[in-house]
Amino acid sequence: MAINFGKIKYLKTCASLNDTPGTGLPEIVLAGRSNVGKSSLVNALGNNKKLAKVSQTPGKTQQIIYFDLDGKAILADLPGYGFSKASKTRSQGFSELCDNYFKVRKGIDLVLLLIDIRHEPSSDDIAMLNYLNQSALPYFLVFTKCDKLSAQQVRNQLRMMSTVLDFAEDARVFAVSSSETNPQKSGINDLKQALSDEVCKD
Ligand SMILES: Nc1nc2c(ncn2[C@@H]2O[C@H](COP(=O)(O)OP(=O)(O)O)[C@@H](O)[C@H]2O)c(=O)[nH]1
Ligand SMILES: [Mg+2]
Repeated sequence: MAINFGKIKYLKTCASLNDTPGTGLPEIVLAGRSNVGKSSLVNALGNNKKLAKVSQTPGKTQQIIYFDLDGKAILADLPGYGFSKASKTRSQGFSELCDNYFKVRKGIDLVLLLIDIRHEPSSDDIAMLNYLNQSALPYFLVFTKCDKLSAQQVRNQLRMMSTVLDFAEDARVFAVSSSETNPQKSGINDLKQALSDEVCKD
C-alpha cells in the first residue's frame, strides 16, 4: 500500500542520540547542509506548511526531528552538517550529531541527500556522499530550489553535478522545488512515488 503523504505527523524532537525513538518502522533520513531545504521538503511532501519549521537563520539548532509517514515509515530531519564549529575541525566534514547518527542508528533504510541545485557541492556534501558510498547505505540525491533556475539551467547544473559528485550511474536523482510560491512543486510527486515504492516494496 502506498504512503498517504497527507498523513505525515510530527513525532518527536531529540537533542541527543540517547532518546531517539525505536519504532520498528522503516526509516528515511534527510541529510544536507543547513538551509538546503530539508524542512521545506517535509512540508512539500505533506502539503502542509506547518509541519516543519522553515528557518531564515541557518545552523542554530542541533536536533533531530522525527515525522511519522502514515504509520508506514519514519522520517528523520537531521541537523545540517557543515555549520557547526566542530565540523570545520573534523576531517570528515559534517557535524558531530549528524556524523554520529549514521554510526549509531541502526536500521536506516534510505537517506535523502539534499544539495542546492544552484551551487557547486561543498566539501561537506562530497564527504557525506563518499560516506554513503562507503557504508553502502541506499540513498536518493535530491537537488533543491530548482524554481530558482530555468529548466535549461537545471539541466546544465545536473550535468555539472554528475561530474563533480561520485554517484552511481543508476542512483536515483530528483530535482525538486518545495517553494510555496511554486504551485507545481516540481519533482515532489516523483519523489513521493519513489519513497512509497521504496518503503512499501517488501
Ligand atoms: N525558492 C525556494 N526556496 C526554498 C526551497 N526550499 C527551501 N527554501 C528556502 O530556503 C530557506 C531554508 O529552508 P529550510 O527548509 O529551513 O532549510 P533546512 O535548514 O535545510 O531545513 C528558507 O528560506 C526556505 O524558504 C525551494 O525549493 N525553493
Ligand atoms: Mg530545518
